[in-house]
Amino acid sequence: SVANLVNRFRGCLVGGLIGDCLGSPFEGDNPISRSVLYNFVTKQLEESPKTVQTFPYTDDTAMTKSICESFIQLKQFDAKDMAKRFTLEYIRDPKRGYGGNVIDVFAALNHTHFEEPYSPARLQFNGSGSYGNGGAMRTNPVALFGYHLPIDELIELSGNCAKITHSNRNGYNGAILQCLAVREALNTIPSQTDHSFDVNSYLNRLIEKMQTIETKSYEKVSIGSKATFNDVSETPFTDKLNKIKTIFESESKVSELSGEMVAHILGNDVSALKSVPSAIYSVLRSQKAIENFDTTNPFVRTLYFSLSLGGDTDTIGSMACSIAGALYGYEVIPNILQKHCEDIHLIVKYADDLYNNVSKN
Ligand code: F2R
Ligand code: MG
Ligand code: MG
Ligand code: MG
Repeated sequence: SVANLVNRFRGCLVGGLIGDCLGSPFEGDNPISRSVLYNFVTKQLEESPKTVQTFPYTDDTAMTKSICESFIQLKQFDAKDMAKRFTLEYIRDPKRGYGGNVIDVFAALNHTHFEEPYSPARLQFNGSGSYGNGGAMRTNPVALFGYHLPIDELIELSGNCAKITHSNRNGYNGAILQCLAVREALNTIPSQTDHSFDVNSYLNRLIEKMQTIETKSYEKVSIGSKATFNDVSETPFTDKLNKIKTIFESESKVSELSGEMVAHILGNDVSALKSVPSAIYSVLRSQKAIENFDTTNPFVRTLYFSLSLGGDTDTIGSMACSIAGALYGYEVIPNILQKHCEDIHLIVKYADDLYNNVSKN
């Protein structure tokens, strides 16, 4: 078993909250101004500020909270309960920056009394389903609740939690990849002295799993409709992960890429395909110094680099920082960053509740 697992659970959910709260002021900035980002992050890290500004969380955390609450209260997965919590939370507090189309799923779920929790999502975008990153942005608690599950069951669970709103294979496979990235992070032990770990073997484990998952889901989706998929890769996430490997290999010979360049290569938008791999890259990049931002803290490096991609900063920041928190642990996260976040104490409590649930069995 992994030492300090409770700190990794906390690190995961707290990291996700910090990335959302501190990333959301820049959502849509493409590119993000380097000086604005530098001044912002520097200010939030100030040790004894006169006043601590609290940043509100967005839909990413609102939906993450609903997943936590469903698992904590029911101690099992119930798609209907989860669909109901997403919807009632949206109705209670709609101005959290939800995706433009997912709100139609909530309306249809409510209208049909959650009887068929997967049906409304299947009708989105003329039946092709959403490929947005809304399934991936909220999947962190699934990796925690499912910590002891065999890998195939965790894959199925994270896919099902995503399919309540995201039925496109790139939507739910993105959620599965983010969930696996957290799972692998929880099980990776970085060096106590310099936080280093084997980046290549971490990537290889993700590549191996995604290759199988994507090949399987391609076969399933493409039955009878091969023509529709002729022009796209069967394994788009696997391809992106291999691209990350290539970037790392070239960076070991020449200099590191800028956030803008990485956004250009891996993406920085609201689709899962153009955000989940970017978040994973940002975590792996935290092993190296960040140009023009002097810190040795790998969590702060992850935050800084993930926001420097611009675009969907709250979501890429949240996904990256939750993986980093699961990997490096809660103790690495500066306390002052936590103080800037709405509902930080509740998120810590949810992490502890999910830990207590898995430590019992
Ligand atoms: N909604 C936002 N941000 C918009 C505001 C940004 C900023 N304030 C600005 O000024 O620019 N953020 C939140 O949405 C993302 C998660 O979205 P989710 O839950 O996946 O929603 P949805 O509606 O299903 O998908 C989002 C958009 O993706 C496009 N799309 C998805 N599937 C498609 C398909 N099959 N065909 C065509 N387009 C598809 C659509 O444009 C959807 O509206 C997170 O960033 C969260 O923070
Ligand atoms: Mg958001
Ligand atoms: Mg919106
Ligand atoms: Mg976003």
